[in-house]
Amino acid sequence: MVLTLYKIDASPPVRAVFMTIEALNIPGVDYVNVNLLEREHLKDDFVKINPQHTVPTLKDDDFVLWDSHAIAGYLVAKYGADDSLYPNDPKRRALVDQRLHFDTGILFPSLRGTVEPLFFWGEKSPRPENLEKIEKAYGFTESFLTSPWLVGGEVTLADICCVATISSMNEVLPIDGNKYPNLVGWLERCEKEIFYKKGNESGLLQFRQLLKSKLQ
Ligand SMILES: N[C@@H](CCC(=O)N[C@@H](CS)C(=O)NCC(=O)O)C(=O)O
Repeated sequence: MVLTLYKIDASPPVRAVFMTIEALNIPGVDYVNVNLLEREHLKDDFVKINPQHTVPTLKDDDFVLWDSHAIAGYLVAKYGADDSLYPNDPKRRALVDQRLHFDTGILFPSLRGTVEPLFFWGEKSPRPENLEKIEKAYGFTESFLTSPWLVGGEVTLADICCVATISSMNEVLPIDGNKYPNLVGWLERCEKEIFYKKGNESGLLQFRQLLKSKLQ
C-alpha cells in the first residue's frame, strides 16, 4: 500500500486526518504539501486528482478520496484494529455520524466563513455576524456534551473531527468557560490525548500564526 495525503498543516480538516492517522498508528504515510495561500490547489495536477480542489485528499494506491470525515471513516475501516473510533453498533454509529455532519454543516462553515475574509480577501478583523455563528455553534456543542466525549465514554471520530475545528475556532473566539463549561472540559480532555498532541498541535500553531499575521 502507498498512502499519500495532500495537505496543508494549518487546515482543520487536514488535522482531523492527521489525528486519525496518529490514533490508528498508521505508519509510512507520504505527505504532499498543497499551499492554498499560493493557490496550488487550483493547479491542473491537483484538480485532476480532486476536482473539488480541497485538502485533505487521500490516495491509497490508485483509490482517491476527499473530505476529512469520509477519509477518517475509511482509515478506521481499512486500518483500524477495531471499530472503537467509528463503532459498528447502529446507534453509536448514527450518533457519531450526526456529530460528523454537524462538523460539516455547522462548525466548519462558521469557522471558514470567519477566517476566509481574513486569510484571502484582505479583511483585518472578523465580521461580528460571523463571530455570532461561532458563538451559536459553541452553544450547540455544549448541549451535546452530556458525557466525557461527544458520543459516550470513549473517543470516536466525532471528537477527532470536531476538535480539529473547535480548537481552531477557539483561536478566533476564545471559548468562555463560564458559558460553556462542558465544552472547555472536553477541549482540555482532547488536549491531553497523544493523537491531539501529535496530530493537531503543530498545525494549530501555524493556524494561530497565520491568523495573527492577518489581524490588525
Ligand atoms: N468538508 C471538507 C472541507 C475541506 C476544505 O474546505 N478544506 C479547505 C482548507 S481548510 C480547502 O481545501 N479549501 C480550498 C478550496 O475549497 O478550494 C473536509 O472536511 O475535508
